[in-house]
Amino acid sequence: MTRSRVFKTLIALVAASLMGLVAVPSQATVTPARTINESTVGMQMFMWNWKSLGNECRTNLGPAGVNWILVMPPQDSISGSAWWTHYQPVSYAIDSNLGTRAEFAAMVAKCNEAGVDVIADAVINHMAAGSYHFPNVPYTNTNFHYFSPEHNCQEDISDYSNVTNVQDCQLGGLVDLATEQPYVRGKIAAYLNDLLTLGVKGFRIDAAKHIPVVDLAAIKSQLTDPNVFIINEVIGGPPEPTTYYDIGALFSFDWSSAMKTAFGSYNGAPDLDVPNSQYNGMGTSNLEVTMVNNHDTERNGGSLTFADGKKYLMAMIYTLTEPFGVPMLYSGYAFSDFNAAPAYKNGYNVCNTGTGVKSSYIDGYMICTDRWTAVQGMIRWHKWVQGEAKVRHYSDKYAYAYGRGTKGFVVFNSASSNQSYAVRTGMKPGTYCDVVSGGKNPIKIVKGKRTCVGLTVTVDAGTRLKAKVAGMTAVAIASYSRR
Ligand code: ARE
Ligand code: CA
Repeated sequence: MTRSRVFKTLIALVAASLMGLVAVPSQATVTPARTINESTVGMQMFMWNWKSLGNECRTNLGPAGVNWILVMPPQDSISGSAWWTHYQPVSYAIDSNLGTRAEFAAMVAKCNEAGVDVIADAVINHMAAGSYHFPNVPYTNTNFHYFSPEHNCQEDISDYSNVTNVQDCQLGGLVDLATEQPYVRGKIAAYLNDLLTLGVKGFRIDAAKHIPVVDLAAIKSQLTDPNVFIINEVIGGPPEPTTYYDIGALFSFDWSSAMKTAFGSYNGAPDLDVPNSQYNGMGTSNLEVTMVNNHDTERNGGSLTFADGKKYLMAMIYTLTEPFGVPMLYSGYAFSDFNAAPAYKNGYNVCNTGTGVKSSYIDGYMICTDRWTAVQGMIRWHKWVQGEAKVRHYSDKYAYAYGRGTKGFVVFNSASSNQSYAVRTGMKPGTYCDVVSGGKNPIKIVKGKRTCVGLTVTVDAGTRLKAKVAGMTAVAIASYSRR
């Protein structure tokens, strides 16, 4: 090549790489994450195995408009029948009773094809209890705080007010990795990069509270995708949870408890004034993942759960109507035993039947909230009103109602019985179809006439929404649901 040709090629390469056309050599080729923010909807898919999840992405999650899912830790773990075995890694091989590496890769590909990004749960604070030798990583004694000369701790965490104790000691016997060591950081980064090559777009950092931010920053700096979306699990402090914003988002446990306060009992909706007073102390909107529950809180009383029926659905609907936060819904399974894993049929998860709240569910069968009419309806509503400010119009003993600009309006009735409302809105007068009872396509054509799938709601000439709202139920309308 002549000098000028080399130069031209270089210019072209630089231009191409700036435009994202050329993968940087010596790094794995990964597709950057679509942005995860307030306009997206996530769902935690607790204990869904890979082959079931790939199908669910194609048939329900993608069509329902779920943008991203949080999946179980995919690495090899201790054996046993309890769900929590997956939180005790024995190596970073992507292989567990949720599926093989090939099955995991196929799931990610299927989900991506359906428009659903995959966030993997990364258990990197510790390894399985009872051993300090993990030959398949390999890790040995000196890679753990138990034996580490500088961060030595040979006990379980006993003082949650002491950061050193929280970060260097063992979480309930789980052997604590010396994440300050370059070797350990390198092993963790290699594992996360391996997941990125399979199409994963981000991570939940399990027990992030127990890993110093500097250690996580050093690990993150070694990742091949700088746009990776990270959600840190930090339940209260110290350390101060918001210091983890340097790494990524946080799960909002405050949100879960606020939802329990507001909807955990009848007539509670006005309690929403508490989270609504500037979302007081709730953090930065696009860095807080607002969830009604996760797998821990549904087992420890920290939130509403599937067993709360209509109250649980109200909280989900509410979470999807608020401008604050990055909403994450949840799909787990009915259980009565803390340890129980779901029931699988021919190797697949099984959904409880139906498209909404039921008075009882079969133990071990999944609560497939992504298939629920109300959830699908509200996911569409959530996206439709993006960018529109919350305009609070009304609150009384049982009701809480507000608009999002002129694009949508919602009424929550937390009474145990029907209530009739006439609430002033910002909506254009007309007849509307409720999207809570009508789902994502609330209008259907019957004999050439536009008809509501669910409830019909009117907005009168004075912009008052008139509806009879059933007990512990919400009604939501949008400009697209005007009949
Ligand atoms: C299992 C057994 C234990 C046994 C252990 C080791 O149940 O009896 O000691 O194994 O043999 C999950 C289960 C655990 C399970 C573990 C490992 O929930 O029961 O232990 O897997 O198999 C703190 C942490 C937070 C953590 C919660 C549970 O800060 O990070 O405790 N949450 C994550 C996951 C869990 C998972 C793990 C971490 C471990 O979401 O599902 O455990 O990988 C206050 C404090 C919080 C504290 C909270 C609860 O709010 O501020 O920091 O959370 O109390 O204790
Ligand atoms: Ca630690």
